[in-house]
Amino acid sequence: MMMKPKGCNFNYPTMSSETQKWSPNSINDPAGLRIAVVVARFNEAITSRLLEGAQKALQGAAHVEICYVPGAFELPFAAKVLAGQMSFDAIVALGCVIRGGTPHFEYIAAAAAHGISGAAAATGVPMAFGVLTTDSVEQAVERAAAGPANKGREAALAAIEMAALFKAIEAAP
Ligand code: INI
Repeated sequence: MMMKPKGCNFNYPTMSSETQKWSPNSINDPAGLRIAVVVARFNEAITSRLLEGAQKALQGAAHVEICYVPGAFELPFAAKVLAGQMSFDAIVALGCVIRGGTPHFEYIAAAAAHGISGAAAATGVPMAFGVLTTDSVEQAVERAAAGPANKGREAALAAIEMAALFKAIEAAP
């Protein structure tokens, strides 16, 4: 017998054969959502393509706010301030850290990853991590190319799904 969390009457994909899956369309639909996208300007040639991918996925959202920061290190601070001061349903953080580009690759990449997850935990606002951490420019170009594998698009879709999930939890009797 599959136990549902108390107070939740929605179904979400699990390993159980008793549960229904949510329609992928409803999970990917940003209608009615207010989303903020925080974009690092460092490696702008790459992050601008991540932003394009995210914007395509967010077409149809009620509101999309785009906020630029100098580099990936600054993403968590801006994300936390946005989450605390404006009513966003989710935040997408976009950046690009290339190993060859800096001797402190690990510090910047780790600060961005831990900072975003910490900001999401501290504010309760879902945040998607669309920060490339690659060994080369070529890898970054590949992951930022237009199309379904664009990592900015993937991050935006994750944000939409988490925002929809949180709304469903909040609406549950
Ligand atoms: N910021 C990035 O987003 N990507 C990088 O590859 C990078 N490199 O190579 O140094 C980078 N540095 C800047 C950093 O994010 C901060 O903006 C800077 O340290 C000021 O706090």
